[in-house]
Amino acid sequence: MIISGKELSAKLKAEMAEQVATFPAKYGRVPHLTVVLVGDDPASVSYVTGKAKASEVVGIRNTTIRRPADISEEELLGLIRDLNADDTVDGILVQLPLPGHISEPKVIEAISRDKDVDGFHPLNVAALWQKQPCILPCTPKGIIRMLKTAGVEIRGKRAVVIGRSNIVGLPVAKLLLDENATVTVAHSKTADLPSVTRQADILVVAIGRPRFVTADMVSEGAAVIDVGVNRDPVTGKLCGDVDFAAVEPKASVITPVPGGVGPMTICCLMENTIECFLKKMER
Ligand code: L34
Repeated sequence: MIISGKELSAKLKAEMAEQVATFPAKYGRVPHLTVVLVGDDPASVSYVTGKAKASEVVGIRNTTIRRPADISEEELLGLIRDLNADDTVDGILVQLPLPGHISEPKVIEAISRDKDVDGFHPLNVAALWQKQPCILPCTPKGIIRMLKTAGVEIRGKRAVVIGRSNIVGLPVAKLLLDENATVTVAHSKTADLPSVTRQADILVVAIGRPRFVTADMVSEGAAVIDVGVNRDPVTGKLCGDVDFAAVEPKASVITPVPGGVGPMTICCLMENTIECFLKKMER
């Protein structure tokens, strides 16, 4: 079975749109998400455009602020300070990666915790690892939602996550652990990776290499979640970290690229924006 993130996110966005439609009467306005895009990397432009489109579908106000790649770190931090202070802004997202001369940790830390719709702020990350109330990072949250919707039992299962980034690998491992999976975090230096991944009932791949996971690495009946968004070096088309054609026949469920985790990431961003808005309105 193929888990369509595209379909699931469309359904969830329609539900959110109904909810958001009630906000003007209740709160006098709709939630407002501000996305900051530095430079013009085509992939980032595409993702940021997707965020603006989803906002429109859900009825969230979206402001996308574009700045040139040579903006100074100081100027970017100044922009974030202004957005923090702006009472009409509920969510702030600075699209990553940033140009090399700008410190990503500094930028992430500068975003007000209350407006951190990505869930990347160190205080938010700490809250996640301490099982305190927090904003769940969008991609990991979307992955758990897809598994649950597909009826995949997580509790007691062996999960293997390939990749240990702050954005995906580490938080998704933590969320799977919280769902009572037994979790192994593997990566590019893992010795005999296929023998590790073959143990997985649930395999999450976030390594960023086209068709890295081959059929011999997957056990019969595994649930396979492909977080990769790569360009096929030969065809130039979008492809995942998993060799979909080879792995799909073995998997019990699998997510496609495109149309899998990507749309769910954006969908969860919409949820997080509503969550930040409601928290503010109820303060
Ligand atoms: N701050 N930076 C911040 N927050 C994020 O949550 C992200 N991420 C990652 C990169 N940088 C970020 C995203 O938004 C990755 N990411 C993301 C979001 C959406 C999609 C892919 C990655 C997506 O919608 N992918 C489509 C294909 C889009 C295309 O055609 O290029 C898909 O169907 O997979």
